[in-house]
Amino acid sequence: MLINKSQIDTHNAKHEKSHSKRFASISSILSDEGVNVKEVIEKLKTYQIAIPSWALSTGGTRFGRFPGKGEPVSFEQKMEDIGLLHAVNRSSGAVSMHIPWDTPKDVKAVKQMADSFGIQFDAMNSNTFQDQPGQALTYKFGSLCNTETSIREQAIEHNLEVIEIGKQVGSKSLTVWLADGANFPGQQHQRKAFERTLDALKAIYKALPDDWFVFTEHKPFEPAFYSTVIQDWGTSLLLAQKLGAKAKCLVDLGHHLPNCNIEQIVSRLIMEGKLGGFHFNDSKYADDDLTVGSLRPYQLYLIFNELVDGVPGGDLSKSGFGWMIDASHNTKDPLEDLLQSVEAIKIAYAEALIIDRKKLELAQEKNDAVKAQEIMQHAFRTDVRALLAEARLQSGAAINPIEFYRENSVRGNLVRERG
Ligand code: RM4
Ligand code: MN
Ligand code: MN
Repeated sequence: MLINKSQIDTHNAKHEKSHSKRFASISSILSDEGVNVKEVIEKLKTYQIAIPSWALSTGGTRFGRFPGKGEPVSFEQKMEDIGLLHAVNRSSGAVSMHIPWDTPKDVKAVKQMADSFGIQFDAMNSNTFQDQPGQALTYKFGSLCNTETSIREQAIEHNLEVIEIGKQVGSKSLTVWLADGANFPGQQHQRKAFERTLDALKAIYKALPDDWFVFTEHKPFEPAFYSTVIQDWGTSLLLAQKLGAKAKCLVDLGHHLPNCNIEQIVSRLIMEGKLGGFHFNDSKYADDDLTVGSLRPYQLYLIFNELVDGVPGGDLSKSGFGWMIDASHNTKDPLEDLLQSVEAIKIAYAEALIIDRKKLELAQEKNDAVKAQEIMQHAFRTDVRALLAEARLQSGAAINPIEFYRENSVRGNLVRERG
């Protein structure tokens, strides 16, 4: 299903009056506070968030899945869905591919399709956490950390194939998330497992084109419940430092133990030039993969505060980091869910952009904790949604993406097309 300009125009005409009022009001308040509203809008317009190819169908839990209707089956249909999202919000202009779940039959055709929708290829994701049909050797006891050389070689080979596909579509990075670890104390020699993983990553690093990055994604538990090989950002940073300049760390918001100060991790990684990118989601307990911003929007905002502070001019679209949503679950229409996630990310970004950083610095230097909190929460509590809507309007997207999606019965049309 393609979204045409006249559908967007009809929707915007309907909503423009109330939007203009809101936008005029917030613009004047922010201008009085010294914010350059035009600059904020420009930053919001260029900032794109990648959609993972696996989030377009209803997710599941290990207890089951309740598939929705009109879901994409082929990678081409998944690209169509991302094209659709991008047409509605002009903020989802990238895809993160997962191999082998989404190995395209015709790479060239997929690239052409992406170009026609204005979609770039963000990080490639390899998968050595499952055995695939017909695979020679099993990853039951790990992939890059495996005690068997032949199994490590098979996993390295897979990552090299992913890089090859990535080169053809114009991706510039590879994300490696490993399920490698142990379920029981004593099962795995901790140091040897790390060293084997490092050696295997060295082989992958060697095959990486000069303008590529490899990201290691840490996770404290699951599916291994006693230890994982890359359990936290310390190990991830250690690997990145040992591998070289093209190796960086990827932060998945759900891959931390409860109450972890993720924004501080982000700050440290930026400081060391080792932040590679994000997997955005939200969680109450662990790797819950819930809609971004649905539970802890303040934490998300604090992360964006560190990003805006750490990236020159606060222009995240020029940072070179990978920005991907890694959320999918049982309950919502996946496309509506992704629209909500993108919105939450951009709200956090906009709020971080309007922080009065000069005043904040002054408060920090004077150890004025009360003032610092006032400044931080003032920006967070400012309703910036009209700024996002204005950025969309100027980019030819819908003022209100979810309403547009429902008004135009997008899912209904997809069901008619796909069944
Ligand atoms: C993992 C991790 C990876 C994702 C898989 C499906 O928990 O977040 O990024 O590729 O799940
Ligand atoms: Mn992830
Ligand atoms: Mn995860």
